[in-house]
Amino acid sequence: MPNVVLIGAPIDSGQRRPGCLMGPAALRVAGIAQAIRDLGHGLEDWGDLALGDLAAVACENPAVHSLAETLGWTEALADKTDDALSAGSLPIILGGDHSLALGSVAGAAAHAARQGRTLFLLWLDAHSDFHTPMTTTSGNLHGTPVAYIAGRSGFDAFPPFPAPIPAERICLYGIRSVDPAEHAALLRHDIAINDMRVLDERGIVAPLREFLETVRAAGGMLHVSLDVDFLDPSIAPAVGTTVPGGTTFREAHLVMELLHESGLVTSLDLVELNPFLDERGRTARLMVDLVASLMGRKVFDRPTRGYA
Ligand code: B3U
Ligand code: MN
Ligand code: MN
Repeated sequence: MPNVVLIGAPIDSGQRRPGCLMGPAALRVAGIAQAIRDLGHGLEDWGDLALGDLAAVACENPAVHSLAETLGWTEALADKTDDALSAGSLPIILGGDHSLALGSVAGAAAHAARQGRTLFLLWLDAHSDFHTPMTTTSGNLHGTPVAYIAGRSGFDAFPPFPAPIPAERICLYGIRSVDPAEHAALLRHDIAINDMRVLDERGIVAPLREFLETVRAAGGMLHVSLDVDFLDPSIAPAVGTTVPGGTTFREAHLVMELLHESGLVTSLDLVELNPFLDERGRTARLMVDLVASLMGRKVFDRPTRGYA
């Protein structure tokens, strides 16, 4: 396993409820660095990113807010994520709302393109985040990263996405809230949509294993974007947009364990944690425990893979 680099992204501009900017601090207080070191990994904390001067930008859709700020974060994060990957490390972006993925995945895509490698995306979320700045009605840009990454138009204010990820390499997992405009657009794209209907019927394991097999067969890199609302609000209350019917504690850990076993994850976002809404830090602690599972913490360390 490569060294881990923590990149703090105190971003609130992609939505309207203040608090996500405290996410990086809460994840650090919950012990993310030590949890990763305890598993034997090297770790560097690059601290929190700062926003530079903002460009003057406008959007035709009057609903869109905080565009310049979100653009600034996008550019800063793309560079840092690319830097961490180029240093041979596994970047973990500590959010911040989900608009940070506009930048982190752009950085991973730029890196993959330079290396001649194929990048895949696993989106663990209640939402499909497939709006463009032109279709969003909330105006919250945290609902747009998957569309940017897939190369949809409507992102004129943003740098062109480097090497957009084709739909077949994108897997949405856990979704249960899709707006009409996103729905219509998703029907035109061949993105794997593992909504809760699919996961209830097939279970949490099979569709993930299938996706990981395609990543492995292609020798691909894998960016995982973990939104707190992937989890059921009863176990993860610290999020602005709770949607009932999310993954359970055990399902979420199993997903992380499968990701660890695959050995395929090359970058990770932790997003939408709003510590102001948390109950005594329980959501922050759960996110850290999930990262530990992803990085190799096991209930029982079997000498060989399998369950015999
Ligand atoms: N699709 C809605 C809601 C939403 C998307 N992502 C989150 N909420 N977290 C929107 O505003 O775009
Ligand atoms: Mn999201
Ligand atoms: Mn979400």
